[in-house]
Amino acid sequence: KLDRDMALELVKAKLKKERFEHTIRVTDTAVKLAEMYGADVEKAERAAILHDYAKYRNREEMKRWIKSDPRLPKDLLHYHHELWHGPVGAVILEKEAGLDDAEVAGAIACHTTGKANMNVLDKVIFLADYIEPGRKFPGIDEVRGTAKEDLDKACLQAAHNTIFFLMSKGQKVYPDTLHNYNHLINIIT
Ligand code: DGI
Ligand code: FE
Ligand code: FE
Ligand code: FE
Repeated sequence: KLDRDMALELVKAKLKKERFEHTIRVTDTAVKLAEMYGADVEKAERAAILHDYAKYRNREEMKRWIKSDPRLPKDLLHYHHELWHGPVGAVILEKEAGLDDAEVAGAIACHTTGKANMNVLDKVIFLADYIEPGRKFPGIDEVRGTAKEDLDKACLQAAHNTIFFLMSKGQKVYPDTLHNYNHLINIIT
């Protein structure tokens, strides 16, 4: 069983100093969002602590996980390796670190791209990673403002900005990134 302090020790050993500090800020942000929007605060805290666990895994190792674990979508291999650490991290945490909470694992898995029909925990982690106080994306202050009022709308703005950024760089957009955007457009009136 992976408790809070064990999770913190685990990621501290795996992450560089700046990444660990990002993780702490994501955790503070996620706890606040969870309280505001009625997500399970303990699960949000756990997912946030662990969300970037696989960030510095060897690329070839992550590729092997994607190829061998039936739960991991194979299309990831056709997209940027930056997208792999969430889904691969969720699987590795279950297999190697005793993470036994499917909701926490699910939120970790989709934290980079989002996906259609995210639950409130998924949204809290997706948004906390985007708006934590150390981030400096264009348009982020608007998203931080929206996050105080409307979780879905804030997630939509984050998805919009990310897609805009990727297109401006001529980069591919992963299908779940678009599915997240399209889903949120539909539920916001
Ligand atoms: O791990 P972090 O740096 O804390 O943040 P993250 O897991 O949200 O990863 C952010 C990066 O992922 C950022 O550079 C944008 C990129 N990203 C998000 N969606 C997509 C994407 N990159 C590509 N190529 N395609 C996507 O759909
Ligand atoms: Fe990440
Ligand atoms: Fe993110
Ligand atoms: Fe992160």
